[in-house]
Amino acid sequence: MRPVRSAIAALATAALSLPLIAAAPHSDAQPDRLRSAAPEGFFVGTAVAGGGHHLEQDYPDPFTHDKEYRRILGRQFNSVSPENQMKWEFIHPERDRYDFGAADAIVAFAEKHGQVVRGHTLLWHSQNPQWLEQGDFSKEELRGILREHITTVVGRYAGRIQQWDVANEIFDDQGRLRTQDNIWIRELGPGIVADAFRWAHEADPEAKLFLNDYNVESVNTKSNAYHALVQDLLKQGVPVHGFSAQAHLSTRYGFPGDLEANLRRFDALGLETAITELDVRMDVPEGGVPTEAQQRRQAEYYQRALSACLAVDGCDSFTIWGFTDKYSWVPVFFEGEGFANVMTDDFVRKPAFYALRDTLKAARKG
Ligand code: 9MR
Repeated sequence: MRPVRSAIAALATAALSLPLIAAAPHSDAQPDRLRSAAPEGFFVGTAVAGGGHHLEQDYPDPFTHDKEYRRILGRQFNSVSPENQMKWEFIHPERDRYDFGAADAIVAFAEKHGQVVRGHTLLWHSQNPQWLEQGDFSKEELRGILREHITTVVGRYAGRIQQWDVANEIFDDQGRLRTQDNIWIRELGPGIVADAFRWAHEADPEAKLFLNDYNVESVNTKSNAYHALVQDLLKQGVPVHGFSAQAHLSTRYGFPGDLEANLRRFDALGLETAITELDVRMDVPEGGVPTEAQQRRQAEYYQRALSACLAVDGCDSFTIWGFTDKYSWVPVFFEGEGFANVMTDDFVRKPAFYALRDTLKAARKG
């Protein structure tokens, strides 16, 4: 996407000066939606809450039980990413048993609501089932297990998944391949990454296949490692189509101002780019209610991340990691931080929501 930048900047500034609580008590009453504000061909998505940390909270499964949540999910977004429901521990709980229930329901919901789906994820060091991590498999068996998994899961949704995060978080922050904690790379060597892409491509030739990670928003050691890897994979003819930055940001740190430049250098290699898991956490203030300044700062981060993606031709997919604070992973993982999403627990829109909406609108006009 390449919008008229000055218009965006002007509108974004306007968005940031909007009154804090612009929503009526019934939060989603306004007809305007992110998905309709977005330029043609641009996908604005969210994670679909369920599994993972949600299982330890005192609420039922959000996607299947929270009507208001589902309503907003269907109205606001034209892309969805299962937050946990396609991860190994969820979808492949025993060696000879897959559990597609939750993933099937999300894909069906997406189709009903005219949404695309980002599949997440196939080769990762985390959220793998015990039977896999603790199993005593030969290298040959492990390779067979990965191949079968990819063929089965990608094959099941062939033609219905727009983008797959094939390899997730394969480098550490020093830009070293995770040769210890990633079972696949540890046991089968770095070449397994290329094989995962090949198998996924065989199973669904239409899906765009991505490398996805956090802390790769900037040009840094870790994103440099991806930049080198992509060139290497492309040279070998490996079907890698995209590079995505998760963008779990915090107002404790400055905004990664070189995000656009970083996306552009992957674009220059011929890859699609995407923002896949944006949220912007903040320190929980005394009294537990974010200040106006905190909300403005958060809105600015959301707006800048979106603008960076909109400014890069091949960045057509922009996903936030949930839309309501009610179901955020942040307070569970970061003590003293929270309020990372664009709506409150009660689905009241925050300045960050309006910043996204108005930035999309400006890009659509531009
Ligand atoms: O949001 C997910 C949460 O429900 C899980 O408990 C957690 C477990 O690792 O994973 C969260 O999602 C992660 C995503 O799959 C990959 N990038 C980082 C995300 C936040 O941890």
